[in-house]
Amino acid sequence: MTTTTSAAGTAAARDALRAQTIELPSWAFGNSGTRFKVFGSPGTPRDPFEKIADAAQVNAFTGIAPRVSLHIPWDLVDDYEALARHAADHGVSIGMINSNLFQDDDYKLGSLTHPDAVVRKKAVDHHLQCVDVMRATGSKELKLWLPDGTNYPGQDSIRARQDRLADSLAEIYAALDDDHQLVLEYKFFEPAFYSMDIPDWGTSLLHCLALGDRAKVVLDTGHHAPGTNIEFIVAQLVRQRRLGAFDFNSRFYADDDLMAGAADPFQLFRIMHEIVQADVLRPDSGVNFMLDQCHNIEAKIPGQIRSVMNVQEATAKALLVDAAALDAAQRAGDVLGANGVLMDAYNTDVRPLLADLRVEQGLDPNPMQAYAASGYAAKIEAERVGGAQAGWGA
Ligand code: AOS
Ligand code: ZN
Ligand code: ZN
Repeated sequence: MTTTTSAAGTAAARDALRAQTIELPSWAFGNSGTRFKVFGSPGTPRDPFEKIADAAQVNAFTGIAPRVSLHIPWDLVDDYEALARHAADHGVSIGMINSNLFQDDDYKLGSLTHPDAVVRKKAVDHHLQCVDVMRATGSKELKLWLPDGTNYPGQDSIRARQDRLADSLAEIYAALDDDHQLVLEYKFFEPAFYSMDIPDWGTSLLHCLALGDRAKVVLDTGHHAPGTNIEFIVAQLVRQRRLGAFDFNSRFYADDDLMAGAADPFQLFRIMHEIVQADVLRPDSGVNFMLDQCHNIEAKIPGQIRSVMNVQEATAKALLVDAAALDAAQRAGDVLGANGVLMDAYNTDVRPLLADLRVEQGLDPNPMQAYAASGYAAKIEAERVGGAQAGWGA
């Protein structure tokens, strides 16, 4: 069975695509690498102001990346209001504030779950500092990824660590303003290899439910065991109104942090299909679509542009699914027909549609080419000397 999307369906898809936004991570613009090597590249930002300027380029050429997520203390500055003004001057705003619990010697055995109350207090206090950054920058979301866990059976009590985590999170949540949200990321392994303290969406969700309505789950597409049905998790979290944000990236093996849509564009489409079906693509739906990538060998700005375009293409395909035909096939128990409706949309070449939308918005139809021709890369290579690694710390 083949289906075609109606003119009304295409018009609705265009409207939804015009409204879509994707948030960029500041750390994607610094040098990064693996545990084996960090390759430096000319033109790398030397401070958070330059990272924001680079992120603004991604927005300038794609038109759909108007926010930059900061990482504290990687993005430590004296004056956050000035940083927010700088962002506004470049046509973007500050998005989520990420805390950092993985680069301090005190956190060797954990941070928010550490057996020692003094260390736990230090980790909680770091989040209070992040909340101050939110107030100064206008950010509304505190994003927390917990690297805590254990490497050996018996190393610490799994249950006691959950209790300590619940207490620490409650303190952080209590410090938020009424219009702030806490988004809590999970990851099944690394840096701990026996037990992570938030290994999966269920654990994250349980802590969020205990905290309150303004606590939601972050789904990083690289944080699951191989073969996990990620779109099922998306559907569950959306059902509970607890999907707070995505960290989009690609993985072949582990937490590879490669460009979104590079490894498995079909998976990205399936995820966006759940999002579209549940009508939570809208910017006011409370789901923040963010990238979390580390560009190790590719140029950073075009690497982000490519990912934004990949997410946009997956979204466009999901929007072109003929919902009425799909529903009819599902109700009729037409297994092949239903699958065919989905595959027809996935196999549609949406690049002309997106190029057309860009032209309509006064943008170049080909963001990759337009950025390459802009001369920005040569300009920053000439101007910037001594760019730093993504996580150069404070
Ligand atoms: C770590 O694996 C997570 O993906 C976090 O989102 C992390 O804070 C981010 O990747 C920056 O290191
Ligand atoms: Zn992440
Ligand atoms: Zn990760």
